[in-house]
Amino acid sequence: MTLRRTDCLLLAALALAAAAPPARAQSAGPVQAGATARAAGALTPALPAAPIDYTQESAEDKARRMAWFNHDRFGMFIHWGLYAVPAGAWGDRTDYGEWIMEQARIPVSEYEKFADQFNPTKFDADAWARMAKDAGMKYIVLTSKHHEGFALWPTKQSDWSIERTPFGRDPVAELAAACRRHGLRFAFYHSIMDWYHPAWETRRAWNDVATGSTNMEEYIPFMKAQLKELVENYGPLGIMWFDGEWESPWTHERGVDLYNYVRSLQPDILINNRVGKGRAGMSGMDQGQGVGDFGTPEQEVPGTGFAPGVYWESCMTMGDTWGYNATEDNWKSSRQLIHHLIDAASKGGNYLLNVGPTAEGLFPQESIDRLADIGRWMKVNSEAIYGTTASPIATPAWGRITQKRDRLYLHVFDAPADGQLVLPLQANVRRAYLLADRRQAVTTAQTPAGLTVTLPASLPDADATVIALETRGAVTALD
Ligand code: FHN
Repeated sequence: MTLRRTDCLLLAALALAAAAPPARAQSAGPVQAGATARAAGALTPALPAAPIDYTQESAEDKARRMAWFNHDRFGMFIHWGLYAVPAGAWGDRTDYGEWIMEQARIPVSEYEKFADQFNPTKFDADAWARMAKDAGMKYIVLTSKHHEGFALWPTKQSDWSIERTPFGRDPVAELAAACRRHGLRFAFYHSIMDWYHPAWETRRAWNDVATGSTNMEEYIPFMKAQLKELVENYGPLGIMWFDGEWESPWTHERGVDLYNYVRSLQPDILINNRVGKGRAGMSGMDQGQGVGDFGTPEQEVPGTGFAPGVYWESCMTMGDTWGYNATEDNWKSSRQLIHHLIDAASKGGNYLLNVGPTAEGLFPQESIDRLADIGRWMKVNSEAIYGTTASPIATPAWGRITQKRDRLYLHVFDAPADGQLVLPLQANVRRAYLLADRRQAVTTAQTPAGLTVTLPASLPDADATVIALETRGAVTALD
């Protein structure tokens, strides 16, 4: 049998495709085996594209994808769901939050009645976006679905959604649009664990509306279908922020599959490490066996930074709970919140600060006040946060240090009694001044002990005064 030229080309193309390595996410975009056959002008349709394993991304490609996150440093978390209706109260307790169904063991048939009362007529997406932007936040992560299983958007996969309420609008669409109007990235928090869905394997005894048997092979396609709606109807998204990964039905393998699935929907989306099983409790950082793009310390800022290429974001509440609690009285001060933001940035991380809106659609006044205080500080000092990297030296007792190209920023929380900062580093300082008043020069001197900075007699910001050092050449940490 004589082979025609085109047959030889096709055989060659098929041989090449068969030998091609598994398709990997490339910087120029995904390369798929089928492309080889097409390139050879094959007469038969291209081979089915091999699924892309996005976990095999190069460090350079990941750094490009993470660049906005690594620059922006500061976002708003919003926990908003049916738990805002009881607002922490059930039985003789008033200290619940978003876990009220679980902790109060509320029968789901009772919990469903909250949907009839969720009518946030005072919700104003532009007001929310403006408060985030004015606080200096660059992205918003909104709970699409928390552990209660309630979808904040009109999902087609279930009737346990905003369409069950009298609200009659899509708050997710409204906030996504407001974020784009105000130049904020929009992102979702999505709980893997689902206390409502009958197929979620660890079904609760008080789920008295679930029928049939649990089945993760049914639940996972349901979850993927909802995630597809979120990415395709409200995207492009900055982040898919997973949570609720700690129970036994969820596995590392399922996390890798879900990571690849979501990235196949939007390849440049960021996905946190709670998509898999890697986070070590509240410290939130992988011990190397996880999957996901960044670590998620919770209610804490790590004691030190991490190696280059390790991305992380500390998430925190302003009070005790993530979801709205009407009797909340343990609010962190604005000073504490500003210090958490600076502390995270000084270690090369991000800060995701939470607001729990009311069932009427309002931010609590205490949250509004703190956001405004943070905004006043960021208005003067944001250059010492955005685009900065971790301090070149250990955390000093008087405050924190961030750096950016030829700048060092000294965030002074508590000035030493003698008004002298001694930094164990060698630097050629061209200029030193207060960010709050660039005309006010600050004296520095290089001594054998290190770089001495003499503070002005009074510091303009009692929470954190920032001194900018413009340097020339290398900044070297001294032993
Ligand atoms: O159980 C949730 C909790 O309600 C909240 O959403 C936090 C936010 O990071 N995550 C889980 C606890 O780690």
